[in-house]
Amino acid sequence: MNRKVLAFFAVFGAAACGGGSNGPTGGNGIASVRMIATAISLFPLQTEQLSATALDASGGTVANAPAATWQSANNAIATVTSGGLVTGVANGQTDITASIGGKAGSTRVTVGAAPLSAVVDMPGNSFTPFTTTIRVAGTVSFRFPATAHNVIFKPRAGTPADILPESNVTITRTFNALGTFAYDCTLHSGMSGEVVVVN
Ligand SMILES: [Cu+2]
Repeated sequence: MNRKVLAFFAVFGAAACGGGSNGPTGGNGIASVRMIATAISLFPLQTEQLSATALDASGGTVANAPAATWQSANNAIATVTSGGLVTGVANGQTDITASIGGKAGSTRVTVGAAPLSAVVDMPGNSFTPFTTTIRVAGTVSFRFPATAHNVIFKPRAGTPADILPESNVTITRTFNALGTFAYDCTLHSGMSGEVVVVN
């Protein structure tokens, strides 16, 4: 537990715990910590925001609970920031723990290989999904609907060739470099996406 949390208890803990509730609850009457998810799956480099809620003995949310302290059981598989943002690192399984007021909850994180191929659709002048994650040397197939769109990559090393306006056709690009490749359809304002290439 870090010093900030300890200081918080020193100031507020005694008042909040008045009335003799010594047993199973931690500081501020916290009895348990509920995670937003019991398990998540990530690719290497993929991120997901977790959140944790402090609950009292009757399952209600504890008002003014201190912020959670986040920890990964294995940083070689997944890391977590002080704000609960989890990043997959390498294949495997680990647990992310959030501690609040001496109680803890955890989320099982499974990191697995990204796929070697993926599809991007274009419903309603959007690229769906916005973020497509593939393994290096993998392919993304852009499925163009009846409405014409293009795929123009933001300049950077390793981008595949742009796709000029097309409709009613599927066009595939291979990504041979690691990193994030952002692209736009320049025919429709705000129509953007990105390909994240991982090992
Ligand atoms: Cu478009």
